[in-house]
Amino acid sequence: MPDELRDEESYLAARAEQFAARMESEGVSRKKLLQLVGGALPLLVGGNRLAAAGPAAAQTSPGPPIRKPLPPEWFVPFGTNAETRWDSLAEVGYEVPNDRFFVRNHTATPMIDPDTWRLRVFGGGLKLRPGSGDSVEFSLRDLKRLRSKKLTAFIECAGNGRSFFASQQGTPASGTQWALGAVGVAEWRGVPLSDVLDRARITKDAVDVLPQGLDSNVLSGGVDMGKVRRPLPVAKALDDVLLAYEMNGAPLPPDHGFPVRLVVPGWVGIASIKWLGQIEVSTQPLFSPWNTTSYRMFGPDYPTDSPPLTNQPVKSALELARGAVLPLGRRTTLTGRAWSGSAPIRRVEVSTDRGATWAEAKIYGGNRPGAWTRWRFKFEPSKPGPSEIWTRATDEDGRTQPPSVSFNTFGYLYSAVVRHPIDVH
Ligand SMILES: Nc1nc2c(c(=O)[nH]1)N[C@H]1C(S)=C(S)[C@@H](COP(=O)(O)O)O[C@H]1N2
Ligand SMILES: [Mo]
Repeated sequence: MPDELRDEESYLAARAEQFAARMESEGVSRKKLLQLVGGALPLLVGGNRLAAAGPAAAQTSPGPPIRKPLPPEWFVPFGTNAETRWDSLAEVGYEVPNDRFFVRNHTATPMIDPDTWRLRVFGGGLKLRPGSGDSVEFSLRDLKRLRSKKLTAFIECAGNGRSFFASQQGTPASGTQWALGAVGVAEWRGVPLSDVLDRARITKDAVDVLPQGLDSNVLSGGVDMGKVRRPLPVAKALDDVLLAYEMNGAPLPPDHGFPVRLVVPGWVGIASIKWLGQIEVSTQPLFSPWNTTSYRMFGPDYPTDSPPLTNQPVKSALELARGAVLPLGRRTTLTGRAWSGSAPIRRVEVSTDRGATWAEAKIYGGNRPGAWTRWRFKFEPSKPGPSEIWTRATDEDGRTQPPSVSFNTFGYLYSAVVRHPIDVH
């Protein structure tokens, strides 16, 4: 485990211990303390011993930040994150298999006991039955008893493609230097969030919900940001959001949110909270670092009050290693995928002469909004040496990939045409 992480854990554990000890000296038992603060004092729940006293114990004990194997032919590792290599998708079908799916962890994958796990729904936007306490709890069995739904959707990090701000536009953006592999499509199965909120008796006055993960608190520059959580407007929450407990027909793997995660179709990945522990339902707008100081556009070309990010823009990628060697004078079939957070894909174009001319690729297979479509393109390289392949997708709403995009500090939503280097000989 990297030292930063170990430090983070011991720091959190120490802080939580200190706090619990102080409260105990004031006559508040640990159990009572946890009931009192619930999720409102996120610092506490990050501490190992306190968390263990809670109903949904998340073991943040020593372990690698990512649990699944990360073979180099499938992944590019980035500390607590791992990018899927696009060339490894050439061999696979519409969905990305769970063992190849990219991972984006703010801290580390927690190991959660599904038998003691509970989803706690609470807040002023619920009309709780008299005498039933201040929240509604669902066990995994409760959720599995509800009508389940399948949803094929991508999860894509807002920062997917960030490295191209540096390599194509000369303005490096801070954050994980992903190429295009921080995206994957899976078939999710679970319960519509709207059904769960209905059962929790959400009221017409509710405006925001705040799903929160059970992973360790996030420390940023020495500041404790609490648990990963990001408000979601009720309109989206009641529309097409899924509480997923299955991914491609298997229980969610630990790295992807076991036992239950949110899947928020079309939106930036941060909305799809993993290791879901609680959801606050509020009649007031809610805020967290993930919709205020990050996951919004900052930079010279953006207003200071630009809104929290929602839908992903349109993108395309080749199922080919960067710098791949293509045989001279021999016909090759280039394959790839294209996606948009808002609409199906209308067209994919390919340029093999650095944008001078474009030709249309053949789209095949599924093509749904919030997922992707696959495409192929026949190409016979006729000039030896280094070259580039450019791809450009357009969605049914007419959104397309521009030659460049305005810089933003955190390098979100890089949707410009990506220049894919090849070598012909
Ligand atoms: N609890 C929790 N949820 C989370 C995160 C996290 O660190 N903790 N990362 C988010 C981000 S930034 C992304 S891009 C997606 C990644 O999902 P994946 O790891 O299953 O690919 O999960 C989101 N949900
Ligand atoms: Mo992300």
